[in-house]
Amino acid sequence: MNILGIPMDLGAGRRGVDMGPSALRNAHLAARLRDLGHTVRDLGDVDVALPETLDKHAGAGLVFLDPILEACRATAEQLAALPGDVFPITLGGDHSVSMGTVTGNALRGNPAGERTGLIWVDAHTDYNTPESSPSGNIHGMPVAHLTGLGDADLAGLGGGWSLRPEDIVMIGIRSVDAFERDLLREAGIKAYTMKEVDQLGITRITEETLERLGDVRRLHVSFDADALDPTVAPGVGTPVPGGLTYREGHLLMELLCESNRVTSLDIVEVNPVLDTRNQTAEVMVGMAASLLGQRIL
Ligand code: Z70
Ligand code: MN
Ligand code: MN
Ligand code: MN
Repeated sequence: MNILGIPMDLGAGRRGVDMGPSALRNAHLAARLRDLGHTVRDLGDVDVALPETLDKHAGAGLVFLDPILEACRATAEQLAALPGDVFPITLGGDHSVSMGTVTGNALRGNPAGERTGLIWVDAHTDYNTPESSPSGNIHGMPVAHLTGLGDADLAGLGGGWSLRPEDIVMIGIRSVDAFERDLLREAGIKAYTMKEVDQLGITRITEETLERLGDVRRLHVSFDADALDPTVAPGVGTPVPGGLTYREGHLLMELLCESNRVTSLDIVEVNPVLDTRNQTAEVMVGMAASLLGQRIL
């Protein structure tokens, strides 16, 4: 198991998620995983430019485009160079880091070009393009770029590889922008909203998700802390009421663990500046532990 931090808040509207990797390490991520019997190696952090050293509008209308592109490229290269049988855990950082993590994990130890599935656990669908985005913040755009839409450089991170929309399932959704909704529909991306979490329950949703991705051998879970209810995870930049409960989050991770099919994980959008005594990082470390084998009995 390899841990890699990407201390970046350039894609978010508020400062502070760059401290996420540190907060998660402080919440004893590595020790929790070692207690589960895993061999854990911490690879440190990817180099990310500091916003104070940069011109916000240097990149074609997108906020901090160039330094985000650079950090995502470095992330993807570092992950792609790891052996196919390691399980990388990447720590954000704002959610724009996932353009690098998903790309790197899709290419890692994959000479046959097997498909990668993406389970996106988030309050948001992050499917804006530069044109549809109301904010210009790149953390609202990673999934669109992973499927090849939007800015050519961001969409080209995989050098010809991109994610198939039918290999994406989103869970926990409750905040979607107007034009973003149209793009999701056009792409045909499956998204379970909180309404469906209420109606169907996490068990059925997880079963359907695994069934839908049934012939995809590599599954990446990207867990945005704001998928959880803000009472459980207050340390996030964009808290949206009505999120996953503590148990729904754990049950989702426990069922994905039982499937034995997940091959990599992101934990993103933890903002210690807005948190209460590192509660959000501690909760997210618990989620990772449930995905990676923690059992109640
Ligand atoms: C909005 C946008 C977003 C996370 C906020 C918000 C996107 N849809 N993503 N927090 N993690 O600006 O595109
Ligand atoms: Mn997100
Ligand atoms: Mn979000
Ligand atoms: Mn956010």
